[in-house]
Amino acid sequence: MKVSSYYTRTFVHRVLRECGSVFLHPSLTCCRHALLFKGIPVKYEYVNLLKNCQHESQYVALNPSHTVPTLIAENGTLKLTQSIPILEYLEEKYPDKPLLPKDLGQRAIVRNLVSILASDVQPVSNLKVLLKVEKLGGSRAEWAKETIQSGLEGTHDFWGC
Ligand SMILES: N[C@@H](CCC(=O)N[C@@H](CS)C(=O)NCC(=O)O)C(=O)O
Repeated sequence: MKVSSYYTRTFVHRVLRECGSVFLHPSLTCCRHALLFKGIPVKYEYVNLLKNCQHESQYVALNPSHTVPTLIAENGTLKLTQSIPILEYLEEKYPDKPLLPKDLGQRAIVRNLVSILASDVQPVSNLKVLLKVEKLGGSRAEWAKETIQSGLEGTHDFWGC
């Protein structure tokens, strides 16, 4: 199994195990944590977004969305390029240490949190959006602070449920 993810200074470790590889970014903690939590053998490979490696032709041939993560599994016959489908695949393929709680309501809450982060927060605070904001004369830091803060406010009611 192989996953492409984003690399930065704060997450500079490479894990090589028997089964494949993963390319990671520290903000892509969801896939990395799921793999580590479940103890899934995987090879991590890092795509340095800050050096535009996501736009290199070799990587774009693998992931035409120019994003991480990319998971290669099932002996190279399965490719996934979206975090949630990757998490769902890992959950179903490796059910022994489940990511989701047993209780139906709790499961729905976890999915609600995931949806807030994946749909409301991440897309508007992504690197390519920050670069565009800067290009249009805005402050990258202010944009990131505002969008992440307001997005996270939407999660307040659900923590600790
Ligand atoms: N919808 C995708 C989003 C993937 C995504 O945007 N990943 C970011 C890193 S967290 C990325 O690769 N950004 C590249 C860029 O902004 O140029 C998912 O949920 O996996």
